[in-house]
Amino acid sequence: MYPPARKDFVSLTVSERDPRSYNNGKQWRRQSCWRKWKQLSRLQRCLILFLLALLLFCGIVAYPSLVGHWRGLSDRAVNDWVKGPDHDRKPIVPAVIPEPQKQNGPVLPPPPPQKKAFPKRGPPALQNRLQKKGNVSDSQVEESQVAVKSGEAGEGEKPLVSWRGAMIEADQAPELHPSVQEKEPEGEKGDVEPADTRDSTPLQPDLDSVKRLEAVKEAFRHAWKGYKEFAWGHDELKPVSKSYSEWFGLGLTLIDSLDTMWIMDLKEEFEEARAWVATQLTFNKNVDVNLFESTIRILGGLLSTYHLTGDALFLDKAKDIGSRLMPAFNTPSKIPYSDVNIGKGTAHPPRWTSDSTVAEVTSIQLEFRELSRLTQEPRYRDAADTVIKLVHTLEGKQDGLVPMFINTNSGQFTHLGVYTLGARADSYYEYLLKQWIQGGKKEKELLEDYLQAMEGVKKNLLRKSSPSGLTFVGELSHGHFSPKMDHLVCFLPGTLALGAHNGLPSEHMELAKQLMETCYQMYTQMETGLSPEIVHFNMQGGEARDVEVKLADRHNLLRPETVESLFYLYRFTGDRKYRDWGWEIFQNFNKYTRVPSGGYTSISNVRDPDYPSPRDKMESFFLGETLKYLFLLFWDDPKLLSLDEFIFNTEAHPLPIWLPAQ
Ligand code: DMJ
Repeated sequence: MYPPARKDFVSLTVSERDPRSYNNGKQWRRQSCWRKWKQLSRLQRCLILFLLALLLFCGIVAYPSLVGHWRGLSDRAVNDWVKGPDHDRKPIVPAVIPEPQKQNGPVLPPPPPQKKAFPKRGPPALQNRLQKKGNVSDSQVEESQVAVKSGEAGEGEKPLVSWRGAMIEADQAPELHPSVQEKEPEGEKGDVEPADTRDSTPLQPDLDSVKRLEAVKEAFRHAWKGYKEFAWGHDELKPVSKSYSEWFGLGLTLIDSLDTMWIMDLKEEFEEARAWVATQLTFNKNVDVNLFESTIRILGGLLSTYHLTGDALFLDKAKDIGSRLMPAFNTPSKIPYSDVNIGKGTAHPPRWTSDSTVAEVTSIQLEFRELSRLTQEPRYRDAADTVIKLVHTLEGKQDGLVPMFINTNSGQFTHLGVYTLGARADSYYEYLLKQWIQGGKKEKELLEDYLQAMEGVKKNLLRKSSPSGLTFVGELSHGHFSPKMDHLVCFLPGTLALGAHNGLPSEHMELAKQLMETCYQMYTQMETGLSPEIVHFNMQGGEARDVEVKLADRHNLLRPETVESLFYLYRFTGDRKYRDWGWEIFQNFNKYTRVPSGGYTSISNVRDPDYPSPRDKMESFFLGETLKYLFLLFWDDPKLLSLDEFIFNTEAHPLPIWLPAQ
């Protein structure tokens, strides 16, 4: 038997000959209108004509602003009408991004009046809390405070003093921080681990760096102004709508920014934020948080701020959040769930799967290990180490490259055959190396896995682009190579350079330099000079440029990876081109993402310098990472957060490298 025929249409027959049928012919319409018009009185006709003229006039006047408004409406990311904090509906401010400026025109707002002397407070007390054998950083910072660069001053000029990188006149040397001025007890100094001098060699002083440092600080203040005014205590600023968004409801931007403020010596801002942490921040909330994000941003941010300041408030808060995150590890395999309810003490995977992301479960170790060291409670480190040890043994890798997902029940990789250094795998590689360094380069399996993975990258993922021959890192999917590279991969030059600095093969440094150039090109080959989220490299001849960008990939979220790597490359090579590249990128952030009323915004289109389409969101990592790395890039004295004493977590929060016997 056949099923009845489906009828999913309606048929309508219109006969022109039927006098009752609807006649919408032009001729008929014209006659009928004219008849109606004639039936009107003279006064009525005059009135209608007057109204039409008035409408025409208003239309001409309003046309330009309507066009601007419609452009705004077409941007999917900027909500044209937004709910303000008071739940009123408010229109967006049309001129949120500075007018595009001419290439040679000024790109920065007028800099604040140059302070003659650099920050009054002086360098932060950089301390390795609970390092049993004395405080490396303090002693080294102390020794390096005032170095007269006599060779730099011309005849008749006052000698210049290098002060955290700022070149200032000798008689304007700022005060030292009391904790830096204090002498360390004799006898403790001898126990300091000898530092690798390469990172302690003063880099050539750079007269531009004073101006650049001030500009980065000014950018931070501007971002903070927006956050303070419109999003205080909330997770993220929405600078365009002068509002905020919540992710975990834990003041994410504020916590992520703490150590940046300390490093930049923004004392007033830091104290206000500290007061909020002391009086308002509570983790006793019925809220689901992502284990990885809250570990790297909140736990990492609190731990590093504790190390920089020595203020026990931050350690207490770190312990609190750390212990509340522990239920995530209660899974059959000990591979943690992605989400934890920090109020209820329950954890679960995402709704649609029992998988976790590989990068997420393998990039929480630096923080949990450090928490154990500080609290002397092994449970944090044990949980995190178990994960990395299990991953070490797993099948499903290709030449050390890991898949992107791992199952919390079986403890096995899933979605096998896809390999990337980008989203969902990136910081796995970064944390292998960094844990090895954090622990004093003793944990051989970490090093083995890192070295094998870098060989895997070289063998499977490296290619050259056309026409410039840029080295890039693509992706592999079931044996098929794709020339796709996420901006996230730009952490790799910095990580490779850090490895080479720590004694790994010098060819890692060569590769780091090549990839650094590629990441820089991902910015310069765009019309705004800002990188998109994802690029595809050309590999065949005949194309004008190396980089193609798909429509959906044209956004820039103010990410840090490229400036992060520039910081490492500059520290290890002293080559000023890396600073200049960072400066260019910084200027383009100012030009295309700065919101006049305060804050910076992600944008949707790096290919359109006339209208980059603000997305109305300032990610917390812009303050936690991007501006911090830019500041450190322009800071001349490599002893500020020496890379021989500190390891930066994947959210740019510096944690101490452990001394031997710990
Ligand atoms: C940050 O949260 C971290 O750097 C993370 O490793 C990757 N994503 C963002 C920045 O892009």
